[in-house]
Amino acid sequence: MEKSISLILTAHQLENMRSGISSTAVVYDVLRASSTIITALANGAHEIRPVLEPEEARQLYKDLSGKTDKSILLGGERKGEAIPGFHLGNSPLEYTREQVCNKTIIMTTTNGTRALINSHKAGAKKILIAGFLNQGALVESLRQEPSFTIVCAGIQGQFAYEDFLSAGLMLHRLLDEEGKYHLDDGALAALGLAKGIKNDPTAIFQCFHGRRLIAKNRKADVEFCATVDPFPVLPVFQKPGIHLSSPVPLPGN
Ligand code: 3SL
Repeated sequence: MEKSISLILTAHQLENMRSGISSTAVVYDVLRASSTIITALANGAHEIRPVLEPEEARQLYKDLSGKTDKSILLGGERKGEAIPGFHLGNSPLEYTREQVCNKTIIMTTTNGTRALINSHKAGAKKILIAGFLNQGALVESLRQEPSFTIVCAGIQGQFAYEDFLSAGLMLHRLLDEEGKYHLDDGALAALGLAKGIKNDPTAIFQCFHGRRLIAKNRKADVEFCATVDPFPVLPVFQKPGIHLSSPVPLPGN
């Protein structure tokens, strides 16, 4: 049977869709939430708990404190900046092994965590977290999926080039046997862009969100998020938390 791939341009679009997601969702927020989640888990974080609002994150922090043997951190951003009172912002470079190993991180970001939660509400059977950082692992896993829907987080309800480009480059790598898949118009457009641009993730330096982060002295974040394949990991969101599909062994284990 022909496999099908569809693409949704923004997390907000999911809120107005009449039919939900009946297949696996592949969620992209390259700048920066999905890149940060991939990095945190690759560096040994025990679990990421995505929530919509900072207040919800603070409440969950109180509720979980003392009820788990894991240390808990609050992470995320609003307007690209760390949230007052939170331990970590939304730069993947902050989520080092020393900071996050074996910890639970409660995370809220403007678009990325919304895309994950909206995908869950839309009925996605499985939710994978995607970026340049884990492109190879993702491609291998998607070869086994009958069909999937790519959810680009976007930026404040608008189209975001970096998510669309990253999805397109992943499709380009996956579709070495093109005839097997039916692509909707969004997926077809992302693939077309990727074919035109060759495999050059640094194109995200020129997009709105890339330029915005560079203007905030976050060029290192953009460079890092544009790196292909440093982490062969596959984060999966199964409410309430995100874990690796097969955990990376910790040192000493
Ligand atoms: O919107 C989000 O989820 C963030 O990733 C945006 S930012 O890169 O932290 O500004």
